[in-house]
Amino acid sequence: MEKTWRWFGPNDKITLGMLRQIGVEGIVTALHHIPNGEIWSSEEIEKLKSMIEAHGMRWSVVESLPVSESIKYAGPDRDRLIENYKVSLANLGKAGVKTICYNFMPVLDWARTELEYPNPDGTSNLYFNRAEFAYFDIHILKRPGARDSWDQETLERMEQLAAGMTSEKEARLVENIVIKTQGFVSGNFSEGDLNPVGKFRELLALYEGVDKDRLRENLKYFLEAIMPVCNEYDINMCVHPDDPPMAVFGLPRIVTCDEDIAWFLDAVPDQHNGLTFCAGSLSAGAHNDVVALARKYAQRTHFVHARICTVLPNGDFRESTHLDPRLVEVVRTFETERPGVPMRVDHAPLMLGDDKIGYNAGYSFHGRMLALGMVGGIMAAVNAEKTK
Ligand code: DNO
Repeated sequence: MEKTWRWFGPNDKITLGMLRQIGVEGIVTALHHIPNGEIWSSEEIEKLKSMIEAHGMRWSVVESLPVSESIKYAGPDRDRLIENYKVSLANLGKAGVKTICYNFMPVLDWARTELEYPNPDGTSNLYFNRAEFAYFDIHILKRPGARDSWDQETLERMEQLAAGMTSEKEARLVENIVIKTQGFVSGNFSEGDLNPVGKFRELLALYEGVDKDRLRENLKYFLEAIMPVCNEYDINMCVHPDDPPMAVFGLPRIVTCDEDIAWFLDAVPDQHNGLTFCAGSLSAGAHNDVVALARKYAQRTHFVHARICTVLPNGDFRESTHLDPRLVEVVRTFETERPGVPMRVDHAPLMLGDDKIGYNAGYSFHGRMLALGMVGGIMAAVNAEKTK
């Protein structure tokens, strides 16, 4: 696989020069300054591309070319936004940037409740506490009918939590679930939002009446509309699985399991309609056998996210080590079946002072560098076995 790294552009505290030194071959990035739905011009694309190439690397993957909410819920302006998307894709294709990661998660991108959960070794990591998430849903968002979405065990844990809740803890939950995890990946929220919960409710309202089937149809509509451009420029679209792979806040999610993946691949049976194999997101659902999924979908995978989660008996989940035996098998699968596919690590621990720098959540420097070294080591071992 090609060793890539998610870099957040010229304002990233990690420089391209640093990445070159640690063995990164390709960059995963986006035109972060362009609002969702607007066209990425050839000029802006070329500017960023030259910057990357001047450091001896290539722009391997766009993560993300965001799909506007209106395309997801089929708003009145979706066709105009799809046309804009097609122009951006063509401009990327002309520049030779041909792997595009996107997601089709309504309102909320990835979700975590804790960003610095302490590990026994002094590092910290991301953590998803199911009871805290339910607390946010029921007591902060106050979503009508929210209780019905949660199982009895989680509700009991949530009640215990509610007994010791303070306004500071509530503010931290809002910050973690909405601001810090969404701010840098989704155009829906930003650091400066004064009323993130209100904004959240407005976005949720847009999806009234959109169930799983409707959302699937909207994804199919979008993919069918853009496939001609993808064919013309040989662009691979790679949907990111839903993280966590379950319905949240009453919103449907459609890339959560084997059946979902099979559905969207079959619905638009074109090789350019593919998957970002995020082993981390898929493994956050106890229903997924991530190694079996990697083997099954390797040929339709155009981008790999190498990380893995452990689901605890109560439904919480945490990020596991990049040397987890399941990840070793996932890496082996892609290194064997899809040798040149771009791969990046993420959600590595905060360590050795990472916590003082203010990196985007999940995107530390030392933690990711160590993780990339681990995954690189697995790749080297797989290749050494092959030549025996
Ligand atoms: C989180 C990321 C996601 C991902 C998007 C792709 O760390 O994996 O935010 O970039 O869902 O569109």
